[in-house]
Amino acid sequence: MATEETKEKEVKKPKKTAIPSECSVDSATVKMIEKAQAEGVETIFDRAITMSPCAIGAQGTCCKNCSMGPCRLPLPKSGIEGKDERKGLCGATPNTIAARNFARMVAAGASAHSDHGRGIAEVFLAVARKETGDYKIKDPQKLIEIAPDFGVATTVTVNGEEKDRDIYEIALEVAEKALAEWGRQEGEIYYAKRAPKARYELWKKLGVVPRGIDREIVEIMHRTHMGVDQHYENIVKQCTRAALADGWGGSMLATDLQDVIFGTPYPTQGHINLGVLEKDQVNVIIHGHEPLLSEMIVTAAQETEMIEYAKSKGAKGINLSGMCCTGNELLMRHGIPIAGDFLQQELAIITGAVEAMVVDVQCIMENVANVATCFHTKVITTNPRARMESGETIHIEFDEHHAMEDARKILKIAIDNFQNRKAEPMIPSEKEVQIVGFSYEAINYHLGGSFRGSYTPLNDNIINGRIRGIAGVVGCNNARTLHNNGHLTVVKELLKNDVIVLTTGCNAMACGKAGLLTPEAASVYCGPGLAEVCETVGIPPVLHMGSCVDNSRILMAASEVVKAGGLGKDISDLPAAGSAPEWMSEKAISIGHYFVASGVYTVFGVTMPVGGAPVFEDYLYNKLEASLGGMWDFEADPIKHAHKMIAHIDKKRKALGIDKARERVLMDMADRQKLEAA
Ligand code: NFS
Repeated sequence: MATEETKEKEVKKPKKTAIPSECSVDSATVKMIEKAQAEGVETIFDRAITMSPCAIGAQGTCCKNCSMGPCRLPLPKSGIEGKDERKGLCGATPNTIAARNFARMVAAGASAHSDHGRGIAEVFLAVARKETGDYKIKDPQKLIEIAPDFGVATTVTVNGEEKDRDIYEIALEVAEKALAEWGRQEGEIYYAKRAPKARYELWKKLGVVPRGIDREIVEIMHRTHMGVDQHYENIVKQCTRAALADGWGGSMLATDLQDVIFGTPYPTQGHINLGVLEKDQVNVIIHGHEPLLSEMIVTAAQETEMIEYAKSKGAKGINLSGMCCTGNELLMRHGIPIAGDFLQQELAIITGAVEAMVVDVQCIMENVANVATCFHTKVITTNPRARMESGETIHIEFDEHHAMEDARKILKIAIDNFQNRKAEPMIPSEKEVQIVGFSYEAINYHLGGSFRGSYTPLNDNIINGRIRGIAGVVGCNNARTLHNNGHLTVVKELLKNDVIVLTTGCNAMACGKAGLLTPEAASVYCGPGLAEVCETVGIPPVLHMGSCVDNSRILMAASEVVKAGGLGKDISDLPAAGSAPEWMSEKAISIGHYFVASGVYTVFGVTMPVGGAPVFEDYLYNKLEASLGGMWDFEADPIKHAHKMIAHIDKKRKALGIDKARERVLMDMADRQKLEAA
C-alpha cells in the first residue's frame, strides 16, 4: 500500500515527455515541441510516449461488433503451427475479424470523403438554383467538360442551329444528377466510365462497379454486423465497391464540383511551415477539409473594411493560413500559405501568435481546444457535424445562404482577440517556398504546351527510360513514427531513381517544407533522366495535386497516361505505384483500397492492422493482384518501402518491353560521364 510520502512522490513525479529531436525531422516542429514542454503544455508527441497502442487492435484481431466481446485473438508469439484454431465466441476467425475491421475503416474513410463531397454538391445545387449570391460558377469550362459524363447536353438546337446552353441551366442539371449519385439504388455511378476501358470492363466482370455511394457504405456496415459476411474475400469485394464509390464517386465529385465553383488549380506559388505566421498581424488558421466557408474567409479577409478594422486594433493586417487539407485547397487555388501539417496543429497554437483557429471537419485533434486554453487562441467550430467537448470553443455554424456573413463574424472575433495575446509570440523562422497547383488539367497543359495539351510527352519519357515510372505518394502524419521522415525518405529515394512523384495531403506538406516542390529541386534530388525532363519542362519533380479528396486527380492522371498510349491498356499495366508512408486515418485505408482496386500496387508504412490474420494479410498483399491487378503491401522501413515500389515499376517496364530503353539511358549517361572525365 502506498504511504502518504510515496503517494505525494507519485503525484509530483513529472510525466514522461517526448524527446523533441526524436519526434520530427522538421526543425520548426522540434522547436515548438521544446517550447511546449518548457511551458508545460502537453502535445500528441508526449502522449505517444506515455500511451502505447493496443497490441491486439494493432494486429486487427480484436472484434467488438457485439456485446459478447470484445473477443481478442492475438497471434501467438510462436506463430501458428498447423491449423489456426483461434476463434471468437461466435466462431469468427481472425481473418473474418481483421477483414471486418478493415472494411469498417474503408466505410469510415469513404464516408468522410463522400460526405464532404455531398456538402459541396449541395452548395453547388444552391448555386445552380441561384439561391446564394456568395458563390458563383468560377470555371464554366470545367462544367462544360464534366457535363457529358452525367449525360447532360451543353448545347441545344434552336431552329436547326446549335447553340450553347445557358451555363446555369447546365449547372442545375449536373447538380441534380450529381447529388443523386449518393442515393442511387441501382445501376452504376457515372464516373466509373472515366476509367480506362479495360479497367471498367474488369470491374464489370468482377461485379464491383459501385451503385450509389451511400448504398455501398451501408452495405459494408451491414455485412460486418455480427453474424453476416463471414468470408474475408467476400468482405473485401464489398470494400472494393465502397472504395471505388469513394475514389471515382464521392471524392471525384468533390474535386470536380469544387473546381467548378472555386476554380481549377493551375501552378502557383505559396509558402509553408510555421514561419508563415506573422508577428504583427491577426493570424487566422483555417483547419479541416471543406473549402466552403474558408473560400469566403479568404474573400472577407481582403475587404478594406476588415483590414481597417484589424488596423484599428493595433495589427498590421490579417494573415490567413491553412492547415491540413482545407489548407491544401486554399493553397492550390489562391496561394494562401500553409502553417503546417496534421501533427503541427497543436504547435501552431503554441507559437502564441494565433488569434483564431477555425475548424470544420476531419483531422482536427480534440486537444487543440485544450492547448488553446493555455494561450489566447479562440477555436471556432463551424460544422454541425463536428463539435468539441474539450476546451472553450465557439460555434458559428456555417450556412451557404449566409456564408459571407459567417466569414465576417469569424474574422471579427479573431481581430478582437489580437490584443489578448498573453506573451510575446515565438514564431519559428522556417518557411519554404513551393510551386503547387498541378491538377491533372495543369499537368496536361504543362507537358504538352497550350497548343498540344497531352500526356504524350510524359509517356514518351517513360518509354524512352528517362522517367522510370510514376509514384503517387500521399497520406498523413503519424505520431508513432518520426514525423516527416518516412515521407521524405521515400520520396527522395524515388526521385533519385528517376521516379516522378505525384503528391497530395500531408505528404505534399512534408515535401513542401523540405523544398521538394520547386523546379530547382530536380537537379539536387533526381536521377539524371528525371532531372533532365523536369528541367526541360520547368516543373518540380514532385507535383502537388491537392488535398486528399484530390487523390481523384491522380486517378484521372493515371487514366490520361493510359489513354495517351504506349504503356498498356489499363492502369495496372503502368510502371506506377502508390504509397502512404506515414498514414494514420481511415480515409487513407479507403484511398489505399481504391488505388488497389484501380490497379495500383500500394505500399503503406508505419503499421497495418492485419498482421494478426496471416491468411487475410496474404490475400491483400499477394493474392489480390490476380483479380484486381493491384495489391496492398506494407513496409515500415522507408528505403525498403521505396525499393518495393521501384521493383514493381521495373516489373511493369519489363512486361511492357521497355526495360531495355532504360538500360540505354543509363549507358548514355555513363558514356557521357566518361567523356567528361577524359
Ligand atoms: Ni488526408 Fe487531409 Fe493529412 Fe491524413 Fe488528414 S489532413 S485528408 S487524412 S492527416 S493526409
